[in-house]
Amino acid sequence: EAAAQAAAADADSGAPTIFDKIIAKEIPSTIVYEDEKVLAFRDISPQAPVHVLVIPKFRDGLTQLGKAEARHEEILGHLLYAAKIVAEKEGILDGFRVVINSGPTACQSVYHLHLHVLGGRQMKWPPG
Ligand code: DGP
Repeated sequence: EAAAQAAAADADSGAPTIFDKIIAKEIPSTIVYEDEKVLAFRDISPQAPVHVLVIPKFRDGLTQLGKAEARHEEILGHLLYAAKIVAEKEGILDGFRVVINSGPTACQSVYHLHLHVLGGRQMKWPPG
């Protein structure tokens, strides 16, 4: 259990992530939507015909949803509304899924909060 906790601590070290480079456009990405607060770009490993990540441009401690605090309410709402705009732009408003993996047990791999917007095929439930 101690080893698992150490691994979890490492996973969310607060260090910069690859998404900082995507925001800075030092690493190319296919941007679907952008405003002053959020960036939406295609996932490098798509799990559905449409798979877009929506992230805050300023992480402000939001390495994962599990670290959210009251001051994050506005950006959290903004991210969710941006997910709807992405779904509309991608033509999947009739049915889409928004996923947030928070923490190692949920298989979060990048510690900069992100919403997965998935669609373009019949989704299944429950997820794995
Ligand atoms: P999660 O497992 O919830 O932390 O999802 C992280 C996602 O980030 C994963 O689906 C793959 C994606 N990803 C990782 N590195 C890159 C990258 O350099 N570019 C893009 N477009 N997506 C990335």
